[in-house]
Amino acid sequence: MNYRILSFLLTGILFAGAVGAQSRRPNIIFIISDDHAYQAISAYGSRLAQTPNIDRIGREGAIFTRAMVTNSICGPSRATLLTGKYSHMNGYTLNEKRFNTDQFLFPALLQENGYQTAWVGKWHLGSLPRGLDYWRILRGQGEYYNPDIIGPGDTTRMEGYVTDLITRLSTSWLDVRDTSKPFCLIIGEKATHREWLPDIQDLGAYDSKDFPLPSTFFDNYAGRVAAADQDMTIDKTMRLKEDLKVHADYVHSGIYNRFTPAQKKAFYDYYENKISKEFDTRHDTGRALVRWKYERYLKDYLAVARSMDRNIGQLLEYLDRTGLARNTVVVYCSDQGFYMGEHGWFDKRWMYEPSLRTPFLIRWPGVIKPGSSVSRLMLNIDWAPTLLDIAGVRSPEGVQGVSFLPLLKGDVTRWRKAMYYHYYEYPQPHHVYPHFGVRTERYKLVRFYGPSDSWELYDLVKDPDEVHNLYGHAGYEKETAELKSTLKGLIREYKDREAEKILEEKP
Ligand code: SGN
Ligand code: CA
Repeated sequence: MNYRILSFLLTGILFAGAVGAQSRRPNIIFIISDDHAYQAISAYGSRLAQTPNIDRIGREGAIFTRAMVTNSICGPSRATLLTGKYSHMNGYTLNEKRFNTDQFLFPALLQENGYQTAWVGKWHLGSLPRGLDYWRILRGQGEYYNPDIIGPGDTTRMEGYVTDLITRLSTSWLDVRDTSKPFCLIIGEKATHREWLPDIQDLGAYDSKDFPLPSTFFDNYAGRVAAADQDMTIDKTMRLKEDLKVHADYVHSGIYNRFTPAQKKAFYDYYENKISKEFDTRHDTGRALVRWKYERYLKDYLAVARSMDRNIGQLLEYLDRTGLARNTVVVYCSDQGFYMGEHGWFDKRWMYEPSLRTPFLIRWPGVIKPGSSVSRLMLNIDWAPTLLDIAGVRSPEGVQGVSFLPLLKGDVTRWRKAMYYHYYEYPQPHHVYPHFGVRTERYKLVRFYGPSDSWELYDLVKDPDEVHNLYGHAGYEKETAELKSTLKGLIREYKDREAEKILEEKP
């Protein structure tokens, strides 16, 4: 019996238990946020902020401490969520293309199997959704204030703050859904994407807090060719005006032209009269200026996250109030990780831990033991097969991930020991060389290609910050050979012909 069938049967038993207890298939609410770093979530031990409502999902269910994405960028991560496949298989390797929805999509299969399906919020896949009974999506990246919301046949500008609107649209749909069917609702949060515009009630929420600098903040990128050549530092890439709102252009900027006069006044009072004044009086330069930028970045980012956590709390309360909580699986995750100053960076993309790892918490009352913690390498290709498994629907041929429900039962015997990653988008934005690689529990081997070929090897136990590239160092020949062989095996298994060719040409 192969692993897939065995896993299906095992989780079938688990699922049968849940059905027995609750008599109908569970509902699913899958919240996927944008660029929300695990370093900013208190359930992950954050020193930066408290996120009580996101934490609650893990406390009443499970937290995955090594959930990983397979291409650390927005659109491709969503395409992988929908298909359970690597980017090279679902065709969506880069942002800002048109995702081909004429392929297997898990919500469409759930719909065929009697689920009501919905997607609210950020979609960011260029094409319109398929397989959904209800959808209200943001245009492209979406807007924080008074966003345009696209629905079937029309686009409407809704007044308000995007996170509140997404919650309101979600609960309004839940109010009127067909209650004879179970539902699967995917909520795509806009938070915490650049340029981090907080809700008015959260302006200044973290102003009295000083944030510790990550130990790698002033990284010199020694031994790492690609890392030395990127364009994503807080120092040089982060913009004072657009990102940090220092003397923002309230007259010409498309962002502020969407604001109501009251919203504009609140922003002006805070960012112009307070923050920009403070900036002007400080006359910071050099490291002091970079440090100030870092502080402002974190204050805005965490203020945006604060609204999201509050909204998730409201959603959980809605589920409690309506009695839906008992039979609804709730997931909170991000489309990838993000840099909160590690290596001096913001943004994502790299196979380094802060962008490879994404938060992932799941609650399923009566099935997942509260307070569970899973440290196995779980990937975003596993999300679609797991959601299907929860609904008792078999994943079709070609899906590359596997359901992680056995892990929640403590069955780790057949789980992967290594994961494969491949990032493509170059040069814009942020100038990150394309790369692929393998990560095991202990090591990471990365191959950069494109503008220049290079390898990197890390011992994650001795060097969790990934600053000592051991590739080519004496004493690591055996590990390197083993990792290369594992990498080649995964490339073959996942049918990544492009990576295969690169290794054939330059092993
Ligand atoms: C925009 C941002 C980038 C970001 C990409 C992708 N620039 O281009 O910083 O990396 O989106 O983000 S901005 O000036 O427009 O803010 S993603 O979440 O869609 O992958
Ligand atoms: Ca993103």
